[in-house]
Amino acid sequence: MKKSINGILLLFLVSVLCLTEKIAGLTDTLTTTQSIKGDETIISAGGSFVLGFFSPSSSTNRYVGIWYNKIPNQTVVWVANREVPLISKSGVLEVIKPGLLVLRNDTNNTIWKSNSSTSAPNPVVQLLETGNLVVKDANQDDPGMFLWQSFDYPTDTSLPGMKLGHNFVTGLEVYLSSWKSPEDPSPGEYTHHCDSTGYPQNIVKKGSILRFRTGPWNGLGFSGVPSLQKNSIFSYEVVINSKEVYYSFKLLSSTITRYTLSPSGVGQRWTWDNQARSWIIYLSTPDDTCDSYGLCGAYGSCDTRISPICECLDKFSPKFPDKWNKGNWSNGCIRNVALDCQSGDGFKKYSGFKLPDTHNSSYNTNTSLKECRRICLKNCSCTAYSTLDISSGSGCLFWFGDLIDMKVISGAGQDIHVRMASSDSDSNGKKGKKLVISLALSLAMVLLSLGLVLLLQRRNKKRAKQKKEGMEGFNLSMAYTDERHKKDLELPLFELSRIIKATDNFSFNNKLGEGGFGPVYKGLLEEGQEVAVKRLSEHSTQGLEEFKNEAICIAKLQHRNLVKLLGCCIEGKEKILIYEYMPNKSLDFFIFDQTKRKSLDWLTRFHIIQGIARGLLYLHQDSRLRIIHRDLKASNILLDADMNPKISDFGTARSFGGNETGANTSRVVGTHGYMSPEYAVDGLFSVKSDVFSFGVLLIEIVSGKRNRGFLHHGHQFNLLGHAWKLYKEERALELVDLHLGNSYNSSEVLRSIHVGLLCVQQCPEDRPDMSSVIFMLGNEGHLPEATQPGFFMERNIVKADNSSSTQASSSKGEITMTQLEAR
Ligand code: ACK
Repeated sequence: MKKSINGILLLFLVSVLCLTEKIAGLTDTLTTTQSIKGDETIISAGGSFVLGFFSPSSSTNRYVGIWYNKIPNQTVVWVANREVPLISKSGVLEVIKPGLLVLRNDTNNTIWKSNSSTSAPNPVVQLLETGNLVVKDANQDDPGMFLWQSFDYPTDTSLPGMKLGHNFVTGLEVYLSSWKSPEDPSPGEYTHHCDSTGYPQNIVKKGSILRFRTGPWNGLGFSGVPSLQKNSIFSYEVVINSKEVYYSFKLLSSTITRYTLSPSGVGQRWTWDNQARSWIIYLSTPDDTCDSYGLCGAYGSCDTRISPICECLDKFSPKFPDKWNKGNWSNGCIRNVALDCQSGDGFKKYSGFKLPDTHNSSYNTNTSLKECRRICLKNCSCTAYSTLDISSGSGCLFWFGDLIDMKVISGAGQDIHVRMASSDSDSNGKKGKKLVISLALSLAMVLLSLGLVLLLQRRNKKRAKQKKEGMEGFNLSMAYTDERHKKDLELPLFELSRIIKATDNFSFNNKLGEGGFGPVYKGLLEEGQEVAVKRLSEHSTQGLEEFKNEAICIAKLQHRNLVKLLGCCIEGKEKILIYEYMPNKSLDFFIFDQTKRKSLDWLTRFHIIQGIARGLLYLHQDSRLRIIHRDLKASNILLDADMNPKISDFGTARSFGGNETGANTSRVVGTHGYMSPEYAVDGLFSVKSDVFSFGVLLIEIVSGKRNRGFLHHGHQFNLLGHAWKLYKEERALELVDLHLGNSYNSSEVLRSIHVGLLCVQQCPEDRPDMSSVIFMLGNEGHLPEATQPGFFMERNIVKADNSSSTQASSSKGEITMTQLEAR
């Protein structure tokens, strides 16, 4: 009896040990006797990736996922049960015979499993150093023999070595699908495919609607994304044969890089900056309005540098001129002269383009361009041809049907030969070339003089029209006060009717709020683009100045941390600026809101701080003008769908040339709580007064509290004073927003507070410039001691309020001074 009890006990112990063997991140493999649960993880052999359970920020749902092991801020690259979250902490992940990876919930029900159809005698699951999770036989390392791999079922991230495309033998398509939102990894609206109908190209779809194409592979890169080519970090591999079509990228250095499809359909290529300890987006697609699929319709070409951005290809005209002229380009263009294949067509070469949609195309390799022409000409349905591989100059790509989604790519576009009626083709051009040259020479002189006369007449007419429309004094090009920059703005003009339609006649329902010089509305352009529309209030003379200033300042600036001005509309009394729409509104909407700010984890806050710093550095140093913003504050930082910050509202900005770094004004504009003492009191503004405002903003982002109006029962300081007090007492971490809990990197937070305090020092000379700020935020190293901040007591500000402020507007509890006589 005793013997048998001992035997049972032994058996029990052995089975307990076997069944619940703990995995603590020391191994990269799970066998059928092991499992992971709770906080247990497995780590790839070289320590790059972790597999375990996680919850996205501000969600309590639990998922099994893979993330980077050596990157402090959890960056998830793959999710197993993305559609079926665990709602308690009790999930178990294990591999079972004959070769399935299964995830069970607390009631032991399988909520997710790998879908391998083959089996192995001794199945194990292993997390490879590439981030690929594989189910295989314990003794088999040949990738061709894997039973299942996560690289075949990606979520929103493509890692080096992952093949996106089609395997025609197995029928498997590997594609990315976006998360629904940063908190919800279930499949969102967007998918990224390597589309193999026709010659392969990468596409992004929203549901079943094509939104963006990279264009076809041309041997060097994708035709529509010329900046994405083999570089020192990675190279591309594109495989197109009868068994499979895929592309993948291969790492050439130790840089950590990934490609993601965001919940709003933006493709982003990231690298990890080890010094700055943050992810850097080095390429985003779509890149501009012209990347919006088929915007200009068939035989239309898109160019963001011209207005309107759509044009018909030469020898083509709008199909519906009325609609076209109203900015509805989707019906595209038609030939001026119809084709006549039987009597003989020709070709016309168009240069400098992103090649059109290859959905309806075919190709061959090793053929010369001359041969391509011959083949295309023979087939009456062939509408165009081009060189397949521009690196070797060989092969042909043939199009059938209409040519759609062409974009001008200056400097890096490709040639395409389009089938034309013989009278419109290049060969016709050649025959008549000699005649044309001699005619042209004699005509040139006549035309030149005629042109001059016309130019003068047009200018006079334009001036007269502006005068009639009450625009006297508002010629944007004339609005440059600085002679050095006196040239045309080249800002696309929108017709008022288009804006009225987009905003539903400036309907109250579409109103986003009140900006510096008038109301801001959300609009939806006919082609589907969301925009923000800033309308200058009638009778506002102050506003007119700010409107002009804003248009001039940002029309020529482009940086990923500045809000993008898409165009303007000046018709009759209406003066309107049109911007890209920022779905996450402004930063103050998030950081000062009790519930909203919970969704801002430290990683996002630090990303926002760094983005603002980069945008400001661009304004101060890297843009073609030196610009001092003068009203940097939380409500002037807008957030895009991926929480990238964009500095906005340049109504009060001032630009400088050469070595000028600031000026003195008797018209102080800015917002209490953000203005530096020398500016608010003496009207002295410089890059260092912007640095002061940045410091205030940084401390607000860390603490989730407004500087102005901050109250503490223990003292009379404002937020800056409070931060400085805590810093002096080495208690700076007490400043941190309680909503962050313990989920932050304390050395990063302490460094940020320290840098913020250096920026708000009383004396402008002591404050760092923005390049030092960026360096200090991103690098560990000694920081100088911060001295007393300027305006660190609420009453300092009250004193400024008592000066002769002549106009003030209040929104969101802020007082924006629009005029204050400095002493
Ligand atoms: O904080 P908000 O919601 O974001 O309220 C203000 C309001 O208009 C007045 O400035 C919002 N706003 C301004 N520009 C944009 C934009 N480009 N996209 C979205 N919202 C914007 C701002």
